[in-house]
Amino acid sequence: MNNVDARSVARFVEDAAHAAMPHRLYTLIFPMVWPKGQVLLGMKKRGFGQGKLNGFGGKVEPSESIEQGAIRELEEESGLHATKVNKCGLLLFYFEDNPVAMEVHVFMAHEYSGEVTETEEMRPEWFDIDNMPFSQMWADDKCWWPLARHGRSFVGRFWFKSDQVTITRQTLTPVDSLEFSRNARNTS
Ligand code: 8OG
Repeated sequence: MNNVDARSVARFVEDAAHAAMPHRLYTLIFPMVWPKGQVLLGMKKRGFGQGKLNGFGGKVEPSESIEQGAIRELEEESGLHATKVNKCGLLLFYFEDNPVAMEVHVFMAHEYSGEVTETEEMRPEWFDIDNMPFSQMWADDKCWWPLARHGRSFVGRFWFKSDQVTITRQTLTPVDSLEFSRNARNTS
C-alpha cells in the first residue's frame, strides 16, 4: 500500500460513488495510556453495536465540529474529558440494507481528566493495546487497529452484509495526513 497525500484523502470522501449516497458523520475516540500501552474500550449496552466492545462515539451534531463531537461523546459515554486529541483515521461503512453510508472520524485521546464511569450506554474497561479483544469488536477493527496502535493515519472503506458481521469488500490505506478541509455536513 502506498501512502497518499491529504488531497487524495479529500478526494476519497468526495468521490462520485460516496457523494452520490446520503451519509452521516460519526466520531470514534480511544483514550490511551502511554507508556503503559493501554486503551479504554466500552461494552455497548444498547442500540447499534450492542454487545460489542468499542471506542466511544456517535453522531456529530449540526452545531459542533467533528472534534467537538468526539470530545462530547467521550464525556457522555465514559466520564472522561479529553484535553488533547489526535485524528488518526477516516472510515466509511456501507451496509447492504442501508442506503445511508456512515463516515466515521477516528481519534486518539492522549490527555484527559475525570474519572472513568460506567454510563447507561457503555461499560468501560482498560485493555492492552497489543492484546485487543477483536472477537468482541466490529469485524473491521482488527484490520486498521495495528495502524492506529503504531501512530499511523489511515483511510478505509468496509462494505458489510446486513448481519453487521460479514465484510464483502474492503479497502485500507495508510496516509501521511488527514488534515484536509471538509465542508460537507450530515445529510440525514
Ligand atoms: O450513536 P451510535 O452509538 O449509534 O454511533 C455508532 C458508533 O459506532 C460510532 O462511534 C461509530 C462506531 N462504529 C460504527 N461502525 C464501526 C466499526 O465498524 N468499527 C468501530 N470500531 N466502530 C464503529 O458505526
